[in-house]
Amino acid sequence: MKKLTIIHTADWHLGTSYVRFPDLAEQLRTEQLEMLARMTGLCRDKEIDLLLIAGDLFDTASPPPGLVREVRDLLEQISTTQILISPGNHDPASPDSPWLQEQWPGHVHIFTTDYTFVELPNLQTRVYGTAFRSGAVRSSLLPDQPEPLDPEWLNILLIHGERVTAGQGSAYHPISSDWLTRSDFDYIALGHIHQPEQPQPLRPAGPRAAYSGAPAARGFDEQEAAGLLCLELTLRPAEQRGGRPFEIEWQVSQLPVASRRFLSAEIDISDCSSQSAIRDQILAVVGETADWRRHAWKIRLTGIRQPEITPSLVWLQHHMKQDLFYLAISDYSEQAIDLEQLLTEHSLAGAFVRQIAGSQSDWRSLSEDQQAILRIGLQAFSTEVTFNDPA
Ligand SMILES: [Mn+2]
Repeated sequence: MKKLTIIHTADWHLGTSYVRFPDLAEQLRTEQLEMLARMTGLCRDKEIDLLLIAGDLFDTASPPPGLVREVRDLLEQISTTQILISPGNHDPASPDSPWLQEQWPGHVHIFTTDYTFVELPNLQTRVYGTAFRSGAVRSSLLPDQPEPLDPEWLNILLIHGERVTAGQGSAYHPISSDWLTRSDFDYIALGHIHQPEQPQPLRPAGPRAAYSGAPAARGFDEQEAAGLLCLELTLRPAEQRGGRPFEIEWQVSQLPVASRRFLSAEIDISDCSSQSAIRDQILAVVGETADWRRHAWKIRLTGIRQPEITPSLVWLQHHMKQDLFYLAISDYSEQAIDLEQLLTEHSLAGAFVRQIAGSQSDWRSLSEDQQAILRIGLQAFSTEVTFNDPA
């Protein structure tokens, strides 16, 4: 019986510019390297045999030399882990890329050519792969048909690109789903899609495939970072004549490495009668999340606000900047409407309200449509329509 432990990861985008967070960009980039150090620490502690990096490790084709050296030094320290890298569209293996320019240690195998494989006899494993060599790849980098694979080996495909169905194209290396399903790989380690997947068999007793997803979110558009995909394989000897000499037992888990999350919350401010009450309400909601101070938060104020209060986003930003790592706040709350007063008003707004509400002076007796028409209409009468969405 042989045990094999594998970490599959991709899409680190080291050196990201973080244009949406100019004040935090440098810190966030430093934290990316801390996460990478956490991963190499895990490789050491868990005695990981194989580290599969399915592309876009760097955010650009020519990352700063200092960053490349930091990455090389970290990977160098885990010489008992075999590391395989298949460059992606963000970090293609172009002639001036670090993949071809840097001296990488012997246990780091980088695919820089056409489809080929790396043989790791100690692990009874062959890893097949290829590389983006420029930022766009519009046709498949795989052989026309899946080739028969030697069943004596554990066969892995490591590749970056977009899984497509027949007839579908992509500028980010179209990988035919059908091709993958017909292949005889044991595992297909994919990179490019940042949303993590659970490895699924593509057909009964067929290859398992997954996008590992990005190890951490880099903004509010990526909220579900799961970490690293960890595969523990037990190879049990099998006595099938003419068949494979082993059977594989799979155990799959996620290893988190991110230290921060990018989270969104809606805060109903209907009951708030002051700025500090709004602030307390925000803290009450975000405070339900563990380690809430260390996360970046995107807050939307909602609800029907009381007549005496207009939320000041500047005040809230100023008074909350020490509470949270990052705060983006926008106001979607709506002004309460005093229907009784408006119905008697001799103004255009009054006439409009009488037209929509008739003689009903109780807001709650209006239909949802009437309420929406009145809200939007009265907002248009007001000159103080503000829209503030930091996205
Ligand atoms: Mn990509």
